[in-house]
Amino acid sequence: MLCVRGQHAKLPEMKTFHNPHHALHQGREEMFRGRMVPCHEVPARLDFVLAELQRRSQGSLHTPEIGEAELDAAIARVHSARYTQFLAGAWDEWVAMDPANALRDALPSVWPLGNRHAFRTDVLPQNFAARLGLFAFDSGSPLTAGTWAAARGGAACALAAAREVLGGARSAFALTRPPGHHAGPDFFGGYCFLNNAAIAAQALRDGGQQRVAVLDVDYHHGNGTQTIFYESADVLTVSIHGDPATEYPFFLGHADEHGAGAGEGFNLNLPLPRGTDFTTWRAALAKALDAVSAFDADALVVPMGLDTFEGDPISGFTLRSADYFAVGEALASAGLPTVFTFEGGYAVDAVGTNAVNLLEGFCRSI
Ligand code: SP5
Ligand code: ZN
Repeated sequence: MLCVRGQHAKLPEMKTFHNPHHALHQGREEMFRGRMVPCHEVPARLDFVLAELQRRSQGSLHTPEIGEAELDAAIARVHSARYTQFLAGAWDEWVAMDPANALRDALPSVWPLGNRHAFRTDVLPQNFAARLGLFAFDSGSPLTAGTWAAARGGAACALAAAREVLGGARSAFALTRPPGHHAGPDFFGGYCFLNNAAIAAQALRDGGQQRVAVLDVDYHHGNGTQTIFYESADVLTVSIHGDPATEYPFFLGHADEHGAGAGEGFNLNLPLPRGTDFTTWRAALAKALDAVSAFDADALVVPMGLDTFEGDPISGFTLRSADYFAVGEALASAGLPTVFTFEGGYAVDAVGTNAVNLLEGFCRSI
């Protein structure tokens, strides 16, 4: 444990649990419009956030101390066994198919379109490429040698942050990559493999919090989290994001998705057009916070994407670095124990400043 509270530290303590294994996941290229382009989701993203937390003496830095068995149990609360078994062995299978595969990442190229009844998803194919496609929804999320170890390390951060809050802390930050909010019960995509925010939310529930709200502020709709809790009344999922009519992940995130079954009424999507500025964005945040308040949540999870930034290379909102202080302040106004998980944000040089501005805004107004 490295404590970084120094002479500047006047703010309430927020522990950051960072993933020491994150750089084991390092994709080379992602498919984009028929071409391979360099990955946007790179290890330097996390390094910049860590450096900025240290530079500004924001809170304290820790690595998670979670046993393997308890970690497996927490992951199994939100992901299916056949999916995690696949992820755990995928790299070895990939290399076993062809030793030369050790030099390339695995990307899917065939999909079963499960929810149109066009193909079976209940029968697990023997063919590796077929299983890769069964468990993935895009070809932009390379699976690499260290993906599983890095994703597990991130889940441990999420669990440690949830426990910190269950233990009475006002807030905690799971600083990890790959990100998580696009990963569903049995699929990866959007650079995400294990849904860290969902793991934290479920851990908060399992630790005794009756109602948990997830307020996703990443530029992209948190489709994985929505799907995981879509039929749950005890976890409210709210997401503010680029309108899926034009923005990734396209096939979920519309305003008419309210939840289903017991979860009817417990999902809220606030899609905004590409080009949205902070004035409009913060009005959506106020609506989101109203929903959290009406739900009477006991705890809050914030999947914290910084890809709403004006300089983001793959996104379309125009928030500025200083705006993130106000975002943090607004989130603090919910008055709830809060777990933050690090999600998107691809303007690498600015992601540390933007992330720490948000966290500092949160801390200084509580
Ligand atoms: C966690 C998260 O923010 N995931 C976002 C996944 C977005 N994937 C689609 C990216 C499209 C990339 N566009 C490349 C533009 C090349 N100039
Ligand atoms: Zn995003």
